[in-house]
Amino acid sequence: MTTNRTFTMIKPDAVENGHIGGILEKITSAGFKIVAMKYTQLSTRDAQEFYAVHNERPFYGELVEFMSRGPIVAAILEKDNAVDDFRALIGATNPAEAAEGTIRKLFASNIAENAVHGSDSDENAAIEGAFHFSGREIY
Ligand code: RTP
Ligand code: MG
Repeated sequence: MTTNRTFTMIKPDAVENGHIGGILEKITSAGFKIVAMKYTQLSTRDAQEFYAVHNERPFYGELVEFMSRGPIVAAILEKDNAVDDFRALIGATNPAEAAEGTIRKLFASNIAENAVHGSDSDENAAIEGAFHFSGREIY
């Protein structure tokens, strides 16, 4: 994966609340090209592995349960400066602190159920994209 890509998930809360279309509209309007996408559900083990970096945090168990409770949309996005620009588009982790117009401000429920994931580095974008997609699924 090249450094102009990031990885995202529309999380179970946003899927449950009917926000897939609204979130994809924000993403594509902001200039991100979808190069891979799937509707899927994480198993408990998948969520534990995906969020292993947080396994010492107090919210880890709650996070794993939340992320595996229903379907998600996983996608790889392409744009110049993708990682940083996407983090700006989604807004702060806590939607109460997220800027106006950001995806989390518009669609998130609270700090735990915050509608979307965005990779925090080029290295993690590549690891997370490869977690969900094979080379043949990326266009
Ligand atoms: P993400 O990885 O999902 O894009 O979110 P982030 O970088 O903004 O936040 P991070 O610190 O990486 O946390 C990962 C996810 O854990 C949940 N969380 N819950 N209950 C809590 O205090 C708490 N804090 C974080 C959120 O779902 C957060 O996005
Ligand atoms: Mg994070």
